[in-house]
Amino acid sequence: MAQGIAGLEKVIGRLVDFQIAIPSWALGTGGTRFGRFPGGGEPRNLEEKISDIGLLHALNRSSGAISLHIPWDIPDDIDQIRSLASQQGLKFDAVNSNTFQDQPGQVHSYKFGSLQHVSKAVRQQAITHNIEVIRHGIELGSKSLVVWLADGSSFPGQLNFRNAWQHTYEGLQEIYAALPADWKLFIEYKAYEPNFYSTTVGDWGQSYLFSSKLGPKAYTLVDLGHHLPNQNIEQIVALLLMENKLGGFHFNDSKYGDDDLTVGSIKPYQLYLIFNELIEGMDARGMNHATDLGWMIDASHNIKDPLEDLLQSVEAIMIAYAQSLLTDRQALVAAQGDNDVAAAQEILQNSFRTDVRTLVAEARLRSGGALRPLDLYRAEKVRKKLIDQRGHKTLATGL
Ligand code: RM4
Ligand code: MN
Ligand code: MN
Repeated sequence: MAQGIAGLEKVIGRLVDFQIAIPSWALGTGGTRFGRFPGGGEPRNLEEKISDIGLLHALNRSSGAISLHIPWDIPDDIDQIRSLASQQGLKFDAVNSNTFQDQPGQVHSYKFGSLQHVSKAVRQQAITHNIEVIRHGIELGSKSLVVWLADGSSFPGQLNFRNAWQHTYEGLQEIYAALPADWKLFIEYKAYEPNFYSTTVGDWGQSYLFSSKLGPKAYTLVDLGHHLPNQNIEQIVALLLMENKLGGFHFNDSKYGDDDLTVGSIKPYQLYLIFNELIEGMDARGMNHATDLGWMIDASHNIKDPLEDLLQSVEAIMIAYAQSLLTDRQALVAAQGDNDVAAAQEILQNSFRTDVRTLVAEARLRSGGALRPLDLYRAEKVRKKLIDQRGHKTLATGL
């Protein structure tokens, strides 16, 4: 790590620029199918969600964007919402559509899928919804749509795989056609859940097939929690980047399935290795780290204070990013060229084992954030104040 002071200044500058979007659905307490244990003071509406993210951003200066889920977060008064967000220095990142739940008053049910559905009327309803989400996004200043489909089947024989794929593709084509010129479509994949036998966009290959057939505005979105056990996610991101088909990221962590744990809480080395490939791949394409991919957290907080968890997640992301920026790439290339396996491993582990917390804190301080965001959050008794304002039994729209 022959960085020198000038090198470190560059790293700090990049840390200052790096922003991670907070999902509007992660600010309340999530549940499991067994129960939900709300912590109190949850945001009751979009305005309060924006104010919660404003709080996070004031503390760490790295959470300068919000990702909305429609219809959970339909803005009533666009101008007011836009100005609320800009007062807190927040941008609107990708908007997310929802065809995995039935909404009150909805004509057709998504019980057996949405874009894949055997009935054209159901498919049309899902397409129309996605186009409406784009419309909301345009009003807010978003530039991308995330489509995550729960579509699939739970039992063998339930679904004709090819028909499901074709229907989904036709639907995505219509959604793609409705995108403004400067927008991106992110196609997210997930191995299983809610369906347990097949998922129509179940892995990166399936997502890549859709995104490459759709055209240059379509990309794959990688959610860390959506892989089968032991999958090599760092290799997936390297190849997607190589093909210019990686569009966005959902950060979280998991021990078993998609259990949406705090980023970096279980597999921090994997997180570093993923960042290492992201930075290497982005640099190879001359991409801007801060703006050329959609960086978002996607998590559900069942037992922790969601704001504390999000502070921890952002910190873990910044640490992995900083470590990957410090990685001695020249030495790595040389070791790879010599087939020096031990040296290559040392180079990566050396970066991963470097304690970069003070570097991250320095970047945060320089941009006006707190030295230790979580400590300040606790010292200021933020959650207690939110409970005083909003009450104990509030319910956030979302998961
Ligand atoms: C899904 C997927 C989507 C998220 C929903 C709430 O598992 O990760 O990105 O929007 O959950
Ligand atoms: Mn996700
Ligand atoms: Mn998920």
